[in-house]
Amino acid sequence: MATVTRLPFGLDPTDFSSSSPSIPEKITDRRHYRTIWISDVHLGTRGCNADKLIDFLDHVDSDTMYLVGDIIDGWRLKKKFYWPAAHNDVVWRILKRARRGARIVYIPGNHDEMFRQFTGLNFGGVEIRRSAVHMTADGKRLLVLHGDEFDAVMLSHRWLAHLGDAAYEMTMALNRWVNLVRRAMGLRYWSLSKYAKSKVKNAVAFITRFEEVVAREAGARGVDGVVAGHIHAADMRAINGIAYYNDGDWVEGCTALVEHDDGRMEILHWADEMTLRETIPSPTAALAAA
Ligand SMILES: [Mn+2]
Repeated sequence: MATVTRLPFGLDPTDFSSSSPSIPEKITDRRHYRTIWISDVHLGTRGCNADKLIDFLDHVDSDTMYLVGDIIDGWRLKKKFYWPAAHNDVVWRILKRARRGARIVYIPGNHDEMFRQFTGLNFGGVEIRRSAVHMTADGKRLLVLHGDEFDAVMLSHRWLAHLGDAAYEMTMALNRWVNLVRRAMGLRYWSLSKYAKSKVKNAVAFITRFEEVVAREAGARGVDGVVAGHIHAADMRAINGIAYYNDGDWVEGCTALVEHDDGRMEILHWADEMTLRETIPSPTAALAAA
């Protein structure tokens, strides 16, 4: 194995010990979970909701945290370097958790596959693994993997990369203009949005098939359940006796999967939690208003 002196993009975990984040860390009143799973953060892209993830990381804590792939979007970074301070703040907070004693397991996905070469190594307290088996508090064995390993057996997955893109929203808005032009040219109405929606119907079928394929593989490996990411669709349900979990993403959904101290699993919808916090006045605000 070749000797690697630094991580891709010049990331050096030892740098972080002496640096401080641009957004100061809040460490009081954190909700504690046994385990947290997050994936598909896509740091290095404009789509990443780093501010919401920072808020999440400042409000929750856990004994173990799994980073289930596509944390850093190396594909896009290679094309165009985009790395705002908030994205550094996310990395800083993760490394800080490791320093405080949390077990951090990083399972690179397809967008951050350049980290797969470090499988089995430990960087700044972050264990890099290809997959993992997590034991819940109530004794269930969960296979943890990103999920792109099933792309080869899935058909028509490539367009999925564009689902939820700003480009998709643009497609919908463009429909009106396309038809104005078509009408001016004497062409009949053609529904671009209907076309797009049929693609979405395919997306639903794709997601269902992905979930079934992943659950079947987990069953074949003899575990009780599986935690995956990759498809940006948070979910938890039983599929043929296998517990299927997907922790979602931080591009659109802003979701995390958590395990309570008793082994109970839950999907947190962080954008909703932030909205709730803003709409319910704090006791001090209520006092001031009285
Ligand atoms: Mn992926």
